[in-house]
Amino acid sequence: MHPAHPRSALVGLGANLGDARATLRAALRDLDQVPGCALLRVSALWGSAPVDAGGPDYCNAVAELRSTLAPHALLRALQDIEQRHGRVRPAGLRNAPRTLDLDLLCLGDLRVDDEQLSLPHPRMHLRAFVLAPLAELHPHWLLPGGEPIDAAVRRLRAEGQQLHRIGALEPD
Ligand code: PH2
Ligand code: MG
Ligand code: MG
Repeated sequence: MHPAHPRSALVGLGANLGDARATLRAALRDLDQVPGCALLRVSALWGSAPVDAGGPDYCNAVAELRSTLAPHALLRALQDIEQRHGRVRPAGLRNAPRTLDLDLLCLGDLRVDDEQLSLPHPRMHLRAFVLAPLAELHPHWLLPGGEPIDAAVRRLRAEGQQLHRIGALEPD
């Protein structure tokens, strides 16, 4: 595929430090301003208890971009936005609370697996805080095993993952 061919990029947004809602709104604007990227649409804002992590509850959302960037260039752009919003990565602390987390979930149908990046994101299907907002954008999405996304969200909630829809998350 020609590198300038646009792909759909799905980005998971999360924050559980500071004014998380304001940070996510600002991050949407930043995503739209990345050269080669345009924000297409965004889920509602969801509140969720931390999964495999400690600290305050999270705000989460999923955004869909149109992007002509190569996967690692897009990853670097996401990390740059995280840093500009005060993201620190304490040594040795996995899943530490964070002011902003931008996870590349899918980039078209690309498959990538190296030290920096795995696409599709290998844990996205385990997380209701990703699937519930994603289901708002792609209600007919099927998990790799064929499970419909809405059934997966119900199952993960029944398994104890708590989340609730807060409301619209519009860019600034
Ligand atoms: N992100 C994590 C770990 N756990 N839990 C929730 N509810 N939301 C997140 O965004 C999240 C998490 C690692 O990035
Ligand atoms: Mg994450
Ligand atoms: Mg991340």
